[in-house]
Amino acid sequence: MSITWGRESAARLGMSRREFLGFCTAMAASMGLSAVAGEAMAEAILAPRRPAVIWLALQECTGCTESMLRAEHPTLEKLILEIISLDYNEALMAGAGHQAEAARRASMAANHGKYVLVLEGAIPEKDGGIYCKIGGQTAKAMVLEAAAGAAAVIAIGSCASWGGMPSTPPNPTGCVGAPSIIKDKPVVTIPGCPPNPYNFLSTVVHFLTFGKLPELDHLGRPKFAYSRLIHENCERRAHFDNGRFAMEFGDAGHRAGYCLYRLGCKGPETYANCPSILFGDVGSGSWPVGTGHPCIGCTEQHVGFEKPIHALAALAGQTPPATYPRIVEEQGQGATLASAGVLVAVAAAAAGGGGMVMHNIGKREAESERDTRREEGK
Ligand code: FSX
Ligand code: SF4
Ligand code: F3S
Repeated sequence: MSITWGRESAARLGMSRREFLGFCTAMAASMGLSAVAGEAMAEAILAPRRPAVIWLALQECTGCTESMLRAEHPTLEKLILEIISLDYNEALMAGAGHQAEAARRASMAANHGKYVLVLEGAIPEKDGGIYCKIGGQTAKAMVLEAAAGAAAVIAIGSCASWGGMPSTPPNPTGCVGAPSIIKDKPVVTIPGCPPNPYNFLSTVVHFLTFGKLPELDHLGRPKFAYSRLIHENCERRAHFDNGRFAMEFGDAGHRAGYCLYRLGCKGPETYANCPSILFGDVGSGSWPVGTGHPCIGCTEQHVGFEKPIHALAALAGQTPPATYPRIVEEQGQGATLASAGVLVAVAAAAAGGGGMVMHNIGKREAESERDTRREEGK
């Protein structure tokens, strides 16, 4: 790969040439693009031109900005801040008050038709939008004004994508996401609470390299990041398919890394690439399910923040085995494995499938004994 790698590039991007090229190739691959596209991306990142970015923070918790800044190696935040000219971001800029608002207006005027507008947070509409005002202007007016001169609009986080957490019923401020406000141009949505900064960076680099946005789905989400169910790429999937579930936080199944479906994991109805690209440290970081917590569906409207955490996910074409007993019963309560096995075998024999169920029950008994031995340190 031949790129223009100057002496100052390593210092500027915080990585070696080899790391940088590997990173660009991996980014292209994660977007379903070729190594040639990776080379074009590398050139675009190294080019001195930096698009102006106006980043408005509205009804939110600043988690989107935080997740971008807390990225580790390769230093995503350095890359992001190096390839864009972040002209306005309340959390990061030194100026405040009228000075900051003047800087925003000056940048919007100087870069009219060329800047990228990033929206973080929901936009309240109830009572004339008075529940979120900055510099005397409502969030809605500010968004419409900034969107008018933008070359591209990116709604980062679930709040900006559809309303997210602030829109949870009964939605006291009547807030909505950016696509409900901006109707005359496409809005890229990068949901997640917080979203993965890698998906944001990839979208920006795609725009920078090819002068257009990546392919989007019907909700405005880049297809490269949101076309697969979490359940499809989950490292616990084999446990789901074999009926091995954690039934309570801290039980033997949970400690053994079993599937979290019965603890309310929404992976089967949530589209995102969390298990593939992870958080924090791309390639060796972690993600909610990886740390033992069920996915709450934070990237999916009507799932994250609306469906109770304990509620079971809707399954599309996948049914977990329902015939397996719990891994560990509380003392003196519930059925034992043996008695549950007999009951299931009787029911299954009546349904004509006894042989396979008994086989599975026998397998599960052996596994359960092994778990108990592991738990007791034998
Ligand atoms: Fe917070 Fe962003 Fe959640 Fe929302 O991320 S992490 S509440 S999606 O707008 O700041
Ligand atoms: Fe993974 Fe959740 Fe699916 Fe289980 S239900 S396999 S933990 S995504
Ligand atoms: Fe959110 Fe689930 Fe990913 S909770 S961060 S969509 S694993």
